[in-house]
Amino acid sequence: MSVKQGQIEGIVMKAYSGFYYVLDEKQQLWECSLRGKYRLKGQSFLPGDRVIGTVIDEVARKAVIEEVLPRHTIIDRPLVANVDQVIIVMALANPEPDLHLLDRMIIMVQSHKVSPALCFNKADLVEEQAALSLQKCYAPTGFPFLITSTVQGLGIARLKELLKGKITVFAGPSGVGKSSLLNLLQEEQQLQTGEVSVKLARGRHTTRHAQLLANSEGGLLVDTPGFSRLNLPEELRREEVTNYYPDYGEYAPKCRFRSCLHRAEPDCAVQQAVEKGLLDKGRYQRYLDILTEVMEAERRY
Ligand SMILES: Nc1nc2c(ncn2[C@@H]2O[C@H](COP(=O)(O)OP(=O)(O)OP(=O)(O)O)[C@@H](O)[C@H]2O)c(=O)[nH]1
Ligand SMILES: [Mg+2]
Ligand SMILES: [Zn+2]
Repeated sequence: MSVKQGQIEGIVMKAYSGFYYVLDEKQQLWECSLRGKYRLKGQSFLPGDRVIGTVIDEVARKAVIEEVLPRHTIIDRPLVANVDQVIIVMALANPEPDLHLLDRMIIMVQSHKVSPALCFNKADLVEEQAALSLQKCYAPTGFPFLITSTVQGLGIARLKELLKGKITVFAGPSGVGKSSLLNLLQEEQQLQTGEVSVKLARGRHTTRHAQLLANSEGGLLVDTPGFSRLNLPEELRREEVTNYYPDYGEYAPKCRFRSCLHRAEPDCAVQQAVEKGLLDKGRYQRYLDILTEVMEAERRY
């Protein structure tokens, strides 16, 4: 895409009272309004949208958006376009990791055609062994796996590496350290962080609006409020669940039945891999729980 003289191309960082703040390739921020045709259509743009605009005022960095380029992904919580990856953050302790929620999030992220990465934070609070057994559990998925501590600065360099040139959303339960991580990764805006206990007691979150924050290595980051429950994708069918388990992909073709759900079928290579300890038992149990839930939901259609 070539940008003509007097035009800018960039990414919507945030929308705020009718204006869109667009970061161009030179890392300059433009305040953009919409052409009448977009306003008439009631069309609005999302953070993450790549747009082309015409410069109105070079000095004051004002422009008007002419065109939005096709979105390659869209996620809804929060509404952000063109997300490349979601880093699912869990704390190793305080709060304890919720692996049921993690496995559901892994499904949800992939169902939006976005890549998950796993980050276990607060490594300073636990013995190394706790982190290593989680690493062993998720290694067969092939998803990037990070162990971090914002207190010790552990794993932050690897995390930065993972963010380069991508739009990354940080998601996970409240109090795991998402905003704390983001504060180490970008200087643009210090986000509010807080104690779990205080927040849970008040039943509110410290993180609200969806906006992109630029980090110095050319990554764009999105903080999100914590949550503790997540529905599975509505249209999910029983035979599709394993599509979201790359760790089962190596074994599934060796099952006796092509349609094997890896539940109680004979000669199931996934069940055998679990018995041999090649696949994690806990994650398999959670898979069965999710499968049961999907089958029960199907019955209601
Ligand atoms: N011990 C320890 N505490 C941490 C670490 N990272 C963050 N914290 C603390 O954990 C608490 C919660 O951190 P936040 O960054 O606010 O957590 P959050 O995930 O953004 O929470 P929500 O915005 O509610 O979703 C704060 O008191 C942080 O200081 C860490 O690596 N180790
Ligand atoms: Mg936060
Ligand atoms: Zn099977």
